Amino acid sequence: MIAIHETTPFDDQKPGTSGLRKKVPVFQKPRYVENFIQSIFDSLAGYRGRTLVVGGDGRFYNREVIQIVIKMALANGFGRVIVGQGGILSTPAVSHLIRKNEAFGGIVLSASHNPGGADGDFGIKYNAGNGGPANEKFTNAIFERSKAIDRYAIAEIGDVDLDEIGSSEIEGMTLEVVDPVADYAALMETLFDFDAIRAHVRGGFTIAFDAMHAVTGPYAVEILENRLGAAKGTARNAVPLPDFGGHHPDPNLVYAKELYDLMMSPDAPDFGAASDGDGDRNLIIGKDMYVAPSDSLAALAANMHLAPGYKDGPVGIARSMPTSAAADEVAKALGIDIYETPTGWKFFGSLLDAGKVTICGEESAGTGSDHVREKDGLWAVLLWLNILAVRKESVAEIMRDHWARYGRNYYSRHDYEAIDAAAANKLMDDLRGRLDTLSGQMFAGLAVAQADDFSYTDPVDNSVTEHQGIRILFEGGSRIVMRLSGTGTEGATLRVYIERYEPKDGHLDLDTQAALSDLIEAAEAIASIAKRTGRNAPSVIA
Ligand code: VG1
Ligand code: CO
Repeated sequence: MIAIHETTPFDDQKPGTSGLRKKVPVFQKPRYVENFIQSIFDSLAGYRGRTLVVGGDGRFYNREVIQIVIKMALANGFGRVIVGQGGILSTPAVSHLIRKNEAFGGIVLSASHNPGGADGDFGIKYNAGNGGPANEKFTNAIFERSKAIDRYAIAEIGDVDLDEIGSSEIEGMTLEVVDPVADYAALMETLFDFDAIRAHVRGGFTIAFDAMHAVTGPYAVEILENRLGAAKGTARNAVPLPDFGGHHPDPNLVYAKELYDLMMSPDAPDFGAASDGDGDRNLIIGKDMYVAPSDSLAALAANMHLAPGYKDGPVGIARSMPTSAAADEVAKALGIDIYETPTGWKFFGSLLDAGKVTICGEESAGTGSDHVREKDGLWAVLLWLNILAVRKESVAEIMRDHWARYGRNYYSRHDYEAIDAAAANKLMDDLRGRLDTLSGQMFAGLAVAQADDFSYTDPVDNSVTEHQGIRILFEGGSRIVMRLSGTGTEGATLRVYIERYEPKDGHLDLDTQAALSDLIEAAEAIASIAKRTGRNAPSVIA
């Protein structure tokens, strides 16, 4: 039985950097989820009879929302829904299932690296038929629709069984409950030399992978332990919990500190890695060597030809604007194009679809390739493992060798989380108002060469996206970028990105914060962050 219910709009259903993210109690408001899902379906055309992939990272409210999505997909005329067993699918696994099954699209239920639980965050994101996050044009259409919506359709049936793998018919729609890991693991086997990695592990190479009580646990157990032969317990915190054990499932130096401390200790394994809530991010730490995500992108691009799936090397590289220019040096050396996009994976889709780039990355610990249309945490881990198994060097040796060839982009991001939104907006607006006057001025002994507000024209579809971050470029090539987060759910988060290039014959082994100290001072001098935010120090330094 299909019911049409009347509804009234909510005014806050505007998707951010990566879908709609709100506190769980907001999503629990009557009709809130239904309105947003119906707004997505209303913004699509031509999906009748087609397939929708649905899955989430297992956080609190995942199962309830999956039931709603399935019942609404049925009522709105989808022909088939593919859902991960228990409602679980990592974000890259959703992307792969959409592509493999030629689905019309998919819905990812996740707030990624944001904390979970009854008072934590929840999120909903639509991915298109290419497997990638919907582009800006589409997310704007969803928002417009959400402001006018007056009814939604839902099948009035009992909850469907999400726990038994198999296919069933429900009122004319096929429901397929699939193993969340199997297809993804099979894809990884086509890209990487599992035999070489297995042999390396057998030879004594040790790994610690922190799944942070989030979605990658089952994937890491199957791939690292069962298929690659790493010791039991290699995957830590490997059971997904609805509240992620009360932690932020954000693989950075603050929230993955335990792993960091282990990797800096005398008992460190050879390789440490972590992923986030929905499995699309990766943190890489070698024994005594933290690899900044921007550096990881560059090192992977430079070495990816060592993996069978990428034996010709990348055709092009894309990075988000705030990501360091380390990858640019690699692109230069390889004689391939480098693209600089706004923050968020949705901007890489058109470049990947057009075959312009093979690998993409963001400073926020996201790396991925043209195998799917999302960033992919375990993929990056496996590419690292493949490279290490072939080169038979340590992570530290590979990074030192990299800097000696290309120079080093010292890089750090300072986050001021959950600050007052009005103060944050004013800080950005005032800075924007002063952009024209900054060039030529000195701050902390550094001269500004140029300042602008990043605007991006997509080279494939020519769409323009403005106000994507304020860039302050200094004489000599250093830079500071400031932007406000589009994924937070509390107040505003100011991100300050700081970068300095050191040529290959320079000082390559400095402490990062020390190497950037004059730029950090300049950021404060330019934007008066402490005074305006009331914070004397960032909440996260990555
Ligand atoms: C952050 C990161 C961005 C990433 C986005 C989604 O966005 O900076 O690089 O693409 O999160 O990642 P923002 O707007 O808060 O800076 V995930 O793993 O949360 O889907
Ligand atoms: Co994520």
